[in-house]
Order: sequence, then structure tokens, then C-alpha cells
Amino acid sequence: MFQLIQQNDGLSIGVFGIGGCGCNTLNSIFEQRESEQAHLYSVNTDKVVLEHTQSDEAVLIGAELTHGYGAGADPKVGLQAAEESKDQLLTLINGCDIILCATGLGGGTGTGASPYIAQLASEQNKPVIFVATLPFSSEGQFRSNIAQAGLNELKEHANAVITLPNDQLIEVLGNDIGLFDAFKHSNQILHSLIKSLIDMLCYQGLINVDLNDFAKIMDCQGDAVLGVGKCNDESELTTALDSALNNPLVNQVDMSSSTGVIIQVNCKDEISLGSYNLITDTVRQQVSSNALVICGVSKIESLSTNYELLVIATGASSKMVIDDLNKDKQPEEKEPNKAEPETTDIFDIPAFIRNQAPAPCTK
Ligand SMILES: Nc1nc2c(ncn2[C@@H]2O[C@H](COP(=O)(O)OP(=O)(O)OP(=O)(O)O)[C@@H](O)[C@H]2O)c(=O)[nH]1
Ligand SMILES: [Mg+2]
Repeated sequence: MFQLIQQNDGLSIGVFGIGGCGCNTLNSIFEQRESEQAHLYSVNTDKVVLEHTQSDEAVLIGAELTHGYGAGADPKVGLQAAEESKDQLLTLINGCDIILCATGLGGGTGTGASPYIAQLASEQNKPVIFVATLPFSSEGQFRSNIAQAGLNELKEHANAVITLPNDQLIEVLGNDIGLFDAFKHSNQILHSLIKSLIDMLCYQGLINVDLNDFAKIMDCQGDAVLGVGKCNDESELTTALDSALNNPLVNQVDMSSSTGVIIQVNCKDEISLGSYNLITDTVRQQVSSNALVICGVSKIESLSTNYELLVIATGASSKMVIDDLNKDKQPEEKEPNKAEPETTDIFDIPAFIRNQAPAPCTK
């Protein structure tokens, strides 16, 4: 059980990007960061990636073990690297009230270091939430197995693990979208989940969800659902709620067994009592009748849309496991979302692909 904290005024949120994917996500969070209460920490065995990641503090883990050259898709090396840098990680963890992490499972650093970081955080009684990608089937069974083992371990230590299977990027965005644009899209989702959590915890609400409420919900054992929906018109709130609960890029979890839920409504101006009740009732009906339901409402003038809904449900059982994702699937014929063409910087290229090219040798 977490220690109770009086108020969220001085709340400090540590956002850790672990491994190549986690660092990519951090870059997008850094560019759009609004809250000074969120501190961004990039954690990697790969020195070059760290040098190109925007964060408040870069932590090169396992410098003696890997000499800054990555964990070579070996989670054991990722774990040993994190163990080597335990003191530095603990100092950062102890400076935070809550830990939010982004990582990609299937490589060495993210898969090996993440469960260890989650364990360190939970030993310090800090709530710790992960958003993690699962590898494409096309990356092979080896990475898939690594990811599954890492996910199981991560679930043992983290309060909540939200997974985004990369395969679902193909299903949703279509086969024709460029790989880098697909990753950007996925990183944007990782980012928006983390940003909504930060907003909920940092802005003083009219009806406030604070760290104590949050910790109570995070204490529920089991799988977690976390979704964000946005809209401009009050009449679209139910559609926004639906997209929060059914984001096709996020692994689906059966909410009917959830035992704890937070529903956070952020609005630029105001929300009618009727709409507020409709949202809370709709969510309440989808979870266990005994579930603890906590609702919050905040007025945030800087929102990008008029309304933003965040739903976190914990204590549920997962419908889908990674093996299901690796079965042969025929992607539905869908009009791929045409992403805006954007220039691609070398460091927009996911590290696990980039690393297949010879590394610049600085030794
Ligand atoms: N959605 C998304 N997935 C990514 C991205 N980068 C990597 N991945 C996925 O994450 C998995 C792990 O890759 P990395 O994060 O580069 O690996 P790492 O944790 O740095 O591990 P090592 O490089 O082996 O030390 C890959 O197999 C990909 O499936 C990204 O930017 N977005
Ligand atoms: Mg890497």
C-alpha cells in the first residue's frame, strides 16, 4: 500500500523512457511538455541514442558492461546494465511521487531493464505505470518470446502495464503507411496516455483526483485499461468515451472484471451535469458492480480540444495475449490513414532498425 500524500501541489512525476522505443516516445513528450511537475528521464544502454534523446536527465545504464553500445537484444544484458546503475536509478525514483514509463518490449534494454526499474519503484512504495509496445510478428518469434517473458515479469512489479501491439498498427493504419510514420503514430499514443495522466495528477480539479485516489486504484491487482478520448462538442462525448475504451491500437482488456476505475473529465470550459452523469454511468455499467469508481473533473484552458476523457480501469483480466497476435491474420481491407508526409531525421528511425546498420565507431 502506498503512503498517503496530503495534496498534489508539489507532486513530482517521473517519466522514464527506457530503451530505444522509450527514448523515441520521450522525444515526442519533451517537445510538447506543458507541466513542470513532470521530469523526463531517458534510460538506455545505447550512448548514441541517449545523445539524441531530449530529456531532463540521460542515464547511461551499464556503461562498464556494454560500453555504451546497447544490449544487443539480450534482456539479461539489459537487466545487468540496470543493476550496475542501481544507485543512479534509485536516486531518480526516490525524487518522484509517481513513475510513468514508456518502453518497447522485444529488445535487450527495454525488456531487461524495465522489470528491474518497476521492482525498484515498487520497493520504494511508488506507484509505477508502464506503457509498452509489443513487437511486430514480422520481427520473428525470438523477439516475440523475449517480449512475452518481459511482459510477464513487468506485470509482477508494475501497478499497471498498458500494451500497444505493433501489429495493430498495420491493422489500423493499413499496410501502405510508411514504417516511420506508423511508429510516430504509435509513439504519439504512448505520449497521449502519459500526458493525460500527468494532466490529471497535476491540475487541481473541480472534483479532484489526487495521488491517494490514484494509488488506491493502482493497488487493484490485475490487468489495466487506460484510454483517452477527445472531442470538441458535448454531443460527441459518448463517441469520445467509446474511443477511450476501444482504442484499436491498445491491447483490449475485458473491463467487466475491473475492480477499480478512474474517470477523469478535462474540459476547457464546463460540462453539463447530464453529460457528466452519462459518462460516469456508462463506465460504471461496464465494470464489476463492486468496483471502486473515482471521478474527477478539471478545467484546463490549454487543452487542444474542448473535452478530454481519461479512463483507467484496473484489476481486470486480459483477453488477448501476445501469442494471439502472432497467429496468421488477414488484415482487413481498410483505407489506410494518409499520414502527412514529414521529413525523417535519422533519429526518427527506430533504433532497432537503425542499429542493423554499422554503428559509428568511436571506441
Ligand atoms: N511503436 C514503436 N515501437 C518501437 C519503436 N522502436 C522500437 N520499437 C519496438 O520495440 C522493440 C524493442 O526495440 P528497442 O526499443 O529499439 O530495443 P531496446 O530496448 O533499445 O533494446 P536493445 O537495443 O537490444 O538494447 C522492437 O522490437 C520494436 O518492436 C518505436 O519508436 N515505436
Ligand atoms: Mg536499443
